[in-house]
Amino acid sequence: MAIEKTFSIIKPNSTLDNNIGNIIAHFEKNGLRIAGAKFAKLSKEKAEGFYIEHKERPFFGELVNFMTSGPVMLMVLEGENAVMKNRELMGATNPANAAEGTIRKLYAKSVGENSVHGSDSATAAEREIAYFFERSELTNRF
Ligand code: DAT
Ligand code: MG
Repeated sequence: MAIEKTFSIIKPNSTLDNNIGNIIAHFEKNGLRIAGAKFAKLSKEKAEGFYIEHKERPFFGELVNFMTSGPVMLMVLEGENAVMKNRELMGATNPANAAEGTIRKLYAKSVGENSVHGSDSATAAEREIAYFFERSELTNRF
């Protein structure tokens, strides 16, 4: 399996709960490394564009409000099978259904305030990385 990149966000509930370090440690202990990172507060426009695929969903307004409610940590993660690996480490969208030991089981508050975002495919990862990062902001170890 080739080394690939994926996109991750540590969401406002977890930046506010001081779990940035715990979540990054979880990735690092499980074979993913940071290939790019920035701490930011998203504008409404930026958050809406990021979640555009969900714009018809009933929770879209709530999702955008939450994602702009506090700072986020935007990250590019790199490793073997990084897209699926990250999704496994995150756990199910609703923390009530997330497996023991996953990030969402450990740190999420609810289906909305669920601690982390992770790309769900290689195609999504490519779009999401490009939405937040310039090529020059990423390392290229491989
Ligand atoms: P995921 O983040 O696991 O890829 P998703 O893409 O289906 O999940 O949804 C994006 C985000 O939208 C999710 O992380 C939290 C929010 N969300 C999803 N379903 C929701 C619901 N039923 N109520 C409130 N927020 C929801
Ligand atoms: Mg998703």
